[in-house]
Amino acid sequence: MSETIYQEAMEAILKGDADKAVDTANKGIDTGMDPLDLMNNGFISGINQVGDLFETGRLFLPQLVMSASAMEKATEIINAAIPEGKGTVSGKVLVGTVEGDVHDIGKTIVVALFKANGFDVLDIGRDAPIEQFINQAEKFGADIIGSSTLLTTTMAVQKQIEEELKKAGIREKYKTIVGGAPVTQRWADRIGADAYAQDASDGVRKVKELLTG
Ligand code: B12
Repeated sequence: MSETIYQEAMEAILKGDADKAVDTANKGIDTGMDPLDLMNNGFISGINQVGDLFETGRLFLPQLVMSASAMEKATEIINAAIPEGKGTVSGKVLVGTVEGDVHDIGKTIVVALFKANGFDVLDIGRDAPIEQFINQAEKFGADIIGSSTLLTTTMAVQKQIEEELKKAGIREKYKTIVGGAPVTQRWADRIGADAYAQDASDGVRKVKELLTG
């Protein structure tokens, strides 16, 4: 049963069929599937394939946009099915996608899972200027600043966030965590971020470590 739904989810994204993506997400949730399993094994495998096809020139921008739009609709349903919860560790986490980058599907999943684990989350959206990461973190009283980037060209902004925090003399007030498809532990180490997470569940684990460590 699960396998069929994963397959349907993947196909809906590959075809850029938003209606099918929505139906499949609802069907999965209604039949009691774990929303994150459905996301990871179905929808994300679909969008990753779309990315590969796009990279190798076998699929073009209009199709990428359609697949992305189907993915956004499915993500909304999945995220809504992840209940906000009370966790064992509490803390304030600011999350945003860096300036110049409009990819936010992964970031919204991260936000939903952080909320589900009881963290107090401020989502500053996508294409967010560095000043917003810093000013909003100050206002919100964040413990952790999380940044997302999907483009290799905007990875440098994560480094600039580290630098601007240092320049402002407030780097020690915060822990930082970085994520996004091209981001690695090596990159995190290189720019001096406190943590790297490869996906939303790993993000929860790392944030807990940062808050308790
Ligand atoms: C969907 C998509 C789009 C959509 C985005 C819609 C949206 N609302 O996000 C649209 C169509 C808008 C788009 C546009 C573009 N895209 Co695009 N896109 C993708 C695609 C296919 C999937 C991304 C995605 O949503 N993945 C699914 C999510 C769930 O995964 P994720 O983002 O990695 O997030 C997970 C983890 O990384 C982690 N995580 C992420 N962020 C964070 C943050 C924190 C704090 C933590 C803890 C964890 C964490 O947790 C998440 C959940 O598990 C990727 C290919 C790929 N495989 O990545 C290309 C890709 C990223 N795009 C690419 C390109 C080139 C573009 C465009 C430049 C295309 C163009 N010519 O216009 C534009 C860029 C516009 C811009 N300025 O930003 C390239 C980037 C190449 C590069 N080396 O930089 C890719 C890799 C495709 C490719 N293979 O060529 N794109």
